[in-house]
Formats: sequence, structure tokens, C-alpha cells
Amino acid sequence: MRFIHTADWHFGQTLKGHDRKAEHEFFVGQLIDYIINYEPDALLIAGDLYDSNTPSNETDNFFRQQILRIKQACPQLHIIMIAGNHDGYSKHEADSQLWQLGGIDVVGQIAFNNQQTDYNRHIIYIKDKGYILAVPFTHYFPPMPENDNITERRAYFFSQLLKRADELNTQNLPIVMMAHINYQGANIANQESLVVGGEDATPAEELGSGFDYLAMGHIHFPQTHDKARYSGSPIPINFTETYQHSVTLVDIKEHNQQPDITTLPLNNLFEVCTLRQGQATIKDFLQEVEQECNAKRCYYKLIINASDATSATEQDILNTVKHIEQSRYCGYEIAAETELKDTNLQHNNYTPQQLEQYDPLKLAKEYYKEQFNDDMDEETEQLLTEIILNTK
Ligand SMILES: [Mn+2]
Repeated sequence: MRFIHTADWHFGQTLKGHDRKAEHEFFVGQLIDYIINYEPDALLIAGDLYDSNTPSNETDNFFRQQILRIKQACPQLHIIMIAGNHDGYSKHEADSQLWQLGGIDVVGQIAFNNQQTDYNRHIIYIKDKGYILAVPFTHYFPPMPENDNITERRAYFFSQLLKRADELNTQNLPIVMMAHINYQGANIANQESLVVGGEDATPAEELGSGFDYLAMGHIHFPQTHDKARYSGSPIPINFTETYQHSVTLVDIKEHNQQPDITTLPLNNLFEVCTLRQGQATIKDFLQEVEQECNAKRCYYKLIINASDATSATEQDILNTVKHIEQSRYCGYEIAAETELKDTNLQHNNYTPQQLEQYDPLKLAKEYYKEQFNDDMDEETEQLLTEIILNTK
């Protein structure tokens, strides 16, 4: 089985009031090209189809148009979608019968039949290719029929679902699970705000075993953990998402075989840029902003020094913004005191890319030396090492 895994589309999202439809449309165009090129059996969209659980009619229509656009370009393709925490699960569930007429599967919530969990509803069979187990985001996993224990419901649900799939799988076909979850141990460094907190993180062992690939949504930074993967968001949703966005192509030969994972990069119409004044004068800084933001297309946010935070500066910013046609202004913020202090010091300036590669302890020690003009003591170093290990 071959499929493309994507998630976290957030249709209907605006960034500081700017509409993002054109970017989403541009993404879907690239997705269709990839589908035509790689001919996958299925397209899996692992939740957060919309940005809001009460989307406008316009967003609703736009979403439908884009899904139908994919289906019309690739009629053989199976499209399978689950609701994420941003989605209105009952809305997606209500629409699912209509979607089904078009050969598109949507699972909005955990299904019941005669007050029993209807596992079959979550199992989508792609003839002679494989099984897709579609698990939407939920706060509520059903009670266990015997010896119910609320802390074990989640693990129980996954184990029963996988057991059911295993019973059906007489052809030894690949089994792929979809879930919109906060996978314990995932890198959430680039996630501005997670609706689901750390307490709700799902440990790998609760997801059970028996699947060949877990197509996850929720965390926007693409990453693989064993057989589980976040494809990441196709466009940057906020200013922290400065990385390469992509969709994931997966090939699985047969059940219990290692999935073959390929990242298919996406171009974005707009990047996101945080521009800091730093040591430049406000005049020089705004000149740089004008040049940079006219030379490329981006959403830009300015961080100005507190000493320049006056109404005159605000006027200067607005005057500069007027001359920037290529890019979209998203306001300014005033640099935090510590940041200011920082820029006055003679120290290494790292790019975000460099920082990602950098050992956090080494960086902290460098900073300590700058601040206190002395080496970090052993106890502090030990404490920091522990904290860093725990957050990794
Ligand atoms: Mn999301």
C-alpha cells in the first residue's frame, strides 16, 4: 500500500486578520501534483481540517471545493479524514454520509452501535491494499465492558481496535492507524500553543501494537518516532513554524514490514518572519524591513527596542508598511528587557537554524559566562543537565 499522509490544514485560519485561502489553494495544487505523480492508494488527513469548530459558510464551502478538487483530479484515490481538536467533530460526523457517497471517509467521533463501541466504523478497508484505522481526536474513550477503569480506557480502545483489524486481516495486508494526539516524547518546540497539555500526552505503549504506521496530526513540526509520524502542517500557522513544510509519502509492502517514508517538500506562498531591531537604530531597522519584505513574500512581525517604543515610532512603522506591497504586516512587539540587555552585550548571534543544532548546555554556559563573567558552577550545571534531559 502506498499513501500520502498530511494533517493540520487549519482551513479558515487567518493570521493577524490576513486571509489564507490562496495559500491553502496553492498547497492543494501541489498535493494534487504529488498524487498524480506518485499514484498513492490513499490520502490520509489526520485532523485539524478546519481551524475552528464553528467554521463560516465560506470556509465550509472552500474546504468542500478543495476536497472535491482532489477527488476530481484523482478519482481512484481513497480519501480518509479524521477530526482533530480544532474541528467540530459532530459536524464532520454529520457530513460523513454525504462524503461517503463520493467515496470519501470521514470519522468525526468514536462510534457506537447498540451502546457498544462500533470498532468496525473506524476500520476502512482498501481492497487488497490494506486497512486504515481512523481514530478522531476525543476527550472521551468509551467505558470498558468489564472491569471499567477510566485510566485504562484509551489503551483499551486502541488494543480492541487493533485486535479487530488483526482478525479481519487474513491477507496479511498493511495496517495503518490515524490519530490526532499529543504523542508523549514528541518535539513540541515549534508549537506556539497546544490545546492539549502535557498531562494528556499519550504514551506509545497506550497506542498498542500491530500497526505498521501511525499517521498522526496535532503537532505541526514534522517528526518520526519509531512507526509513528507527524506529517506536520502544510503551511506555517504561526510565527514559530519557520521550518520546511511537507507531506509524507509512505510505502508498506505487507503487514509487519518497515514502512518506507519519503518527505515531499511544499512551497509556501508566504513565509513567516520575525524581524528584530537589535542594535540598529530604528531608522536603519525600518529601512532594512522595507527592503527585505519587498524582496520576498512573508508575514512579518517587528520586535522593536523598548527605548524606541514611542508614538512617533509607531507612525514611522505605519509609514514604512505602506511601502511594502509584497509582504503582510502582522504588527510589532516591544523587546523584553532581558532581550534588550542581550543585544547590548558583545556575544555570538546565532540564527534559529544554528540554535537548533547547538547543544543547549553549551549555550547556557556561554550565556552564564557573559552574564556573570565566571564559569558556571558544578551544581548549576548538574541541575541544568537534568532539566535539559527531562525536557528532551
Ligand atoms: Mn493543528
